Parts: sequence; C-alpha cells; structure tokens
Amino acid sequence: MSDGSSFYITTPIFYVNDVPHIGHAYTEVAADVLARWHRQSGEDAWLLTGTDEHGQKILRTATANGVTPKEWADRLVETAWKPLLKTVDIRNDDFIRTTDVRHEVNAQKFLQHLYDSGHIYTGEYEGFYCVGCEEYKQPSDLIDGVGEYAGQQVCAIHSIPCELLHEKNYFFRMSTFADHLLALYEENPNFVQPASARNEVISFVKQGLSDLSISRSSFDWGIKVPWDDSHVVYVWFDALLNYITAAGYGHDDEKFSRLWPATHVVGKDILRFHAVIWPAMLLAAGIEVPRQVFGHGWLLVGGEKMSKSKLTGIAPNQITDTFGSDAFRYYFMRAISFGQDGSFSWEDLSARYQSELANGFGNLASRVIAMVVRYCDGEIPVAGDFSEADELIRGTEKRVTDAATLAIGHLAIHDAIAAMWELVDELNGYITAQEPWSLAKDPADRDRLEAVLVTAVRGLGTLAVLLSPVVPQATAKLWTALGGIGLVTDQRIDRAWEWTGGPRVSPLEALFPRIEATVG
Ligand code: ME8
Repeated sequence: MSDGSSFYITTPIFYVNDVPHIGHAYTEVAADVLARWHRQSGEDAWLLTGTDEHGQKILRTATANGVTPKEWADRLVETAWKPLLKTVDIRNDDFIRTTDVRHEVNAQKFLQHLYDSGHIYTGEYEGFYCVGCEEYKQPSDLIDGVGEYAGQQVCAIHSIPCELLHEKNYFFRMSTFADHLLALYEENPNFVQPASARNEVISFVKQGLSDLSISRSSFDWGIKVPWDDSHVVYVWFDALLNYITAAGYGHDDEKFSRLWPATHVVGKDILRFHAVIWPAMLLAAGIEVPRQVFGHGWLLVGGEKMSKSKLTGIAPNQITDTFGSDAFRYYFMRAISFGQDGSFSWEDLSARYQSELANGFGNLASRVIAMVVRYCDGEIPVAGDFSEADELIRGTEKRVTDAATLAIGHLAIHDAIAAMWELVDELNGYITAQEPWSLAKDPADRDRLEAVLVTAVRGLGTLAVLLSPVVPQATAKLWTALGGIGLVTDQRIDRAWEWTGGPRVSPLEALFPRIEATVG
C-alpha cells in the first residue's frame, strides 16, 4: 500500500555496556509509533535501531567481566537489546551493530573520503574526557561534585569526575562549518525540534565550534582509521555513521537514495552530536543533511535523569509483565508531552491503565460488541436513517483523524492520542445518552437501535485503525472482533473514519483485563 514516498526514521544506537531500562524503551516506542503511523499512511516507512559497540566504555566493562569486547557485545545484544524490541513490540525494519562488517567497511569509506578532501588533519589535544558520555567536556559542562567527589568537578550527566587526557590525534575541521550550520537552522526551522532544543543548539553553535578529535590511539577497540591503523575512530564519529551505512551508503546506492534523509529521534542528552557534529560531517562529505533531529525529554526519577549508572533504571519488563506491552506504549506516549521531561510513577500508570485503557476504551469495545451479539445475533445492522447525534459522532471521527494526523506531522504523539481519546469519550457519552438497552425493549425503536449500534461499531472501527500504531495488540483483536477485512495495520490511517463496518462481530476478550496484583 506504499505510495512510494519514503519515511526513514531512526533511534539512537544504544551502548551495550549495560542492559536497557525504560528510558531506552521510551525512545524505541516513540520511533515505532511514528514509523507505524507513516506506514499506515501509505508511505514507505523504514525504522532503524541498533547498538553502539565500540569505545572505551564497552572495552572497560568487557574487561571487568573477563571477556573480549566483542563477546560482551554479542552477549548483550542477544540477551538484552534484541529482546527489548519484543518486550515493547517494536516493528523495526533493520538492526545495525557497529561491529557489522557493512558498517565498519563503509564507515571507513566515509572517513577516507573526508581525509582525501582535506577535512582531516593531525593535531594534539588535552582536555577532560567523560567515558560515560564518551566525550571531551568543556569547563562549562562540569559541575561541583558531591559526596565522595566533593571538591572536584564532575560530569553533569554522570556525576563522576572526568579524566584528563592528552592525545595526538586526527581532527575533523568542524569549526569551518559553524556558519553553514547556523544558516541551516535559520532556513529550516524544523531541522531541530522541539523549539527548546533548537534554541539550545543555535546558541551553542553561535559561540563558535572547535575542531573535533576523531581518533584514539591509547586503545584499539574500534574501527581502524583507514590510512593509519595505529588509530581507531572516535566512537561517536563511528556511531553516527550507522544512519547511513545501514541505509546503503557506500554499498547500495539505490537503497540510499530511496531512504535518505532520515528523521532522527534522540534523547536531548545527545542532541548536539546529532544536530551539530552529524550535519557537519555530512556537509563535509557532500551528503544531504537529515530531514529532522527531534530531541525528546528525559524520564526522571527523583527529579534526575533515570540511568543505570545512578541505579535508578527500571527494566521495561517490570512494567510489561504486569500491564502488557500495549499499556507500556500507551502510557509513555500519552502521559508525557513528547519533547519534554516526565516522571514515571506506578500510581499514575495504574490509574491511567484502569480509567483510560480498561474502563474508557476496553469496556466501550466489549459493551458495543456484546450488544450487537445480544440484540442482533452478532450481525452488524445496515444503517437506515441517522440522527443528529449519530452524525455528530461521524463528524468527530473525521475531526480527530485529521487532528491526530496533523499532530503526528509535528511529532506531537501525546496530542495525537489526546485527539483520539475525544472519540473514546464521546462514544462513551453517546452510548449512555442513547441507551440502546432501552431501545431494545420496544420493537418500534428497532431502526433507532440499529442506527445507534452501527454508529458505535463504526466509531470503534475508526478507533482501531487510529490507535493501531500505539496499541497494536489490542487493536488487532478489536479489528478481528469487528469483522474488519484484512489486517488493521493495512487500513489507511489518514482515512480511518471511512470504514463502514464488517458483516458480523465476533466475541471479544477483555482488551485490558483487571490487574489484581500489587505492583511497584
Ligand atoms: O548515547 N529518559 O547511547 P545510550 C529518556 N550510543 N530517554 C533515555 C533515558 C531517560 N532517562 N536514558 C536513556 C548513546 N535514554 C549513544 C548513542 S547514536 C549515534 C549513539 C535514551 O545507550 C535516549 O534516547 O547512552 C538517549 O538519547 C539514549 O537512550 C542514550 O542511549
């Protein structure tokens, strides 16, 4: 059902030094919802995710565990990072590892090209390096340490001191791209979003850019610099290239021209890498810059970014084992404005599960289907005359479809879901007001009963199509129960309201069953 236009979307590739927590799952789900939406809009959507496996951080973890870095990476990819995708129901089209040959070889081609065209030189650098961030820090990036690090300057993200490094390295002439980047942000205001992220990036670049050290010679866990194998490529330079090596750069021109440029969804912690370094690298290589870089907010615990290093990470399956993957996806996409920070709480999750998913949406579906079974032997009636109230529901279906489509265009996933929930709420109010159970008592009200039921069934069909990217499992069950033809994922989402109903309904199990166990 592709209309031929391409929507290539990526997540960051995650470090394999540790297992995933719900912050990583959050990014995966957001990118997946967007990819599913665009797929259902008829575009050739392609979702890439993967793992970042080189660098000092991984090397140190592997060494501490008595294995080689490659063995460590293989273990974590197979036991933790690929399983994460199943846990939260990600439908990715590719999974790239920076140790894949397709990545290493083509990243080297990119580097050689930059070297040959004069963008790389040899230099010396001394500075404070944070291994947690895999980044040299400026004095302004450091804060006063507390506890065991009181009296020292520490990384603002990892709260640990940086290491003073002095190296003779290869450098990328990034400073020469500052004006070009500022023009890019100016000419294309959507390039970096949301607005807060864009402003931060612009003021950073306005201060002037330094050249970037892009190689290391003190350890060898990385991609070899093609013209000097005593150096390995700086892990971020290596990692950013995944977005093009996975898309065919250097080895599949047809695929690359079909997919590129991409929309990058990243956490705001790594915004500068994506909105400054990455486009500068691409400009140097003469490759089109990304379509968009969206920096989402952080999941906070106790007001701080949730992280494994601070022992505040929650494993995604702690949530999905009890609530299921649909509830995970719904909760994080609905409760947090995409682009802003948000705090996770078990109480909020339980409350929203019960009131919005189980009572609001799930019960609506069960009640409507049960009434079609009871009053019409399961046959979806053919509509006769519609009343004003029925027409209002049809109007809402179209309105929320358009509103959700518009919101997704701005990556405002929370607004899209809020729009869909107007239909959930209106349908619930409509059923209460129309009282089909009363209409069923008098044969004289038969036409009215049928019009109400068919209106409710159509409304549910529209919801199934619209909500499919967010809660794929529940909507697939609902679609089948409504007698929908084909897969719900094959229905055009931008015309969700056009569905007019199948021949018969079939029984529907509770979409969001009551949760008895205490959690937390
Ligand atoms: O930075 N809240 O990998 P990483 C929301 N390998 N999102 C969070 C989060 C939180 N508390 N914690 C992590 C790297 N994330 C590099 C990326 S890309 C070329 C290389 C998510 O494993 C968020 O997407 O540290 C963040 O940007 C990412 O995990 C960092 O993952």
